[in-house]
Amino acid sequence: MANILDGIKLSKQIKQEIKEEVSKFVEKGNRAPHLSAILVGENGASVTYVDNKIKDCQAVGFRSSLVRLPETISEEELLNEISKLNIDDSLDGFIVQLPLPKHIDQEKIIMAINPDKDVDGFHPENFGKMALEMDGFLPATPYGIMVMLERYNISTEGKDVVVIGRSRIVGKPMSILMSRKGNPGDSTVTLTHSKTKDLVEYTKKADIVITALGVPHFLKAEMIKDGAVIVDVGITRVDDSTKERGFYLAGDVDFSEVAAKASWITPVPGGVGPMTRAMLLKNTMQSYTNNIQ
Ligand code: BQF
Repeated sequence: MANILDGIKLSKQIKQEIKEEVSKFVEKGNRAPHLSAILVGENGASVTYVDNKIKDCQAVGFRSSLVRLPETISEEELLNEISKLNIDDSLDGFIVQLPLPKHIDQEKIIMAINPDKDVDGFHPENFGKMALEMDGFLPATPYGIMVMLERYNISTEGKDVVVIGRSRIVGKPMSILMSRKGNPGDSTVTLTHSKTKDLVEYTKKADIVITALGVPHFLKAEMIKDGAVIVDVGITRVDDSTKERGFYLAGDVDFSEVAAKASWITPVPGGVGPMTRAMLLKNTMQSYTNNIQ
């Protein structure tokens, strides 16, 4: 039976560290760090994510603010809101909660964010810095996975890593981070996707498998090597009338059978997700320390 990479426990520890750092700054007479979020529309999952991000801010002593905009807002009006936040000196960072309504060009919105306030790490300038091993904001999910591997002392040097999925927010940055110099890192990375021929040929040989696919229970025990490390980034809402919320959260991994064969595994929920939330706070803290000294 695999050991659990416990994202709830670790994220609590990291939030505690951030909280202590914040109080030191505030005791010295500095203002608190300030994160803002733009939420367009009322998509259920997005509302929950933003609510939780705001609660996280309160828990660590950050100031937070929320800009709620209607689903029908035009791209131009949204760009205008972003311009206001870009030049707001009281803000250390802000996020635009994704996904955006279909009539808005997501790429155009991300490009409009001031890279120095882009605490989601989605702007191409931050992506480029990440790829070139320069300081910048890392996207929260890949960053959370790196911190998890580091704090659990999972060895990555020279290991064969297979990433499943090439999204701009998870798969692609994850593949870059694991192939960078350093610890965690120094891995030999294969980035697989929908056009990959014979995926299992890769996953069977991998020391570490990171799945960011969004297909519930996709990764089976027969697809992995004995003792592999499994990181599950999938969080699909699956309808379930027996649950009070009407759904359950499913990962990309068939947990019970894969856990029996793996050495380490992240659960869903309670694995990568909570780390993602904690890393938004870490990026905001980084922006704050850049700003106040
Ligand atoms: C957990 C997200 C897809 C699209 C937009 C904890 C989160 C999720 C799961 C969370 C996500 C996913 C977020 C768990 C933020 C991660 O216990 O398993 C926390 O809040 N996330 C988001 O803001 O936008 C998304 C996924």
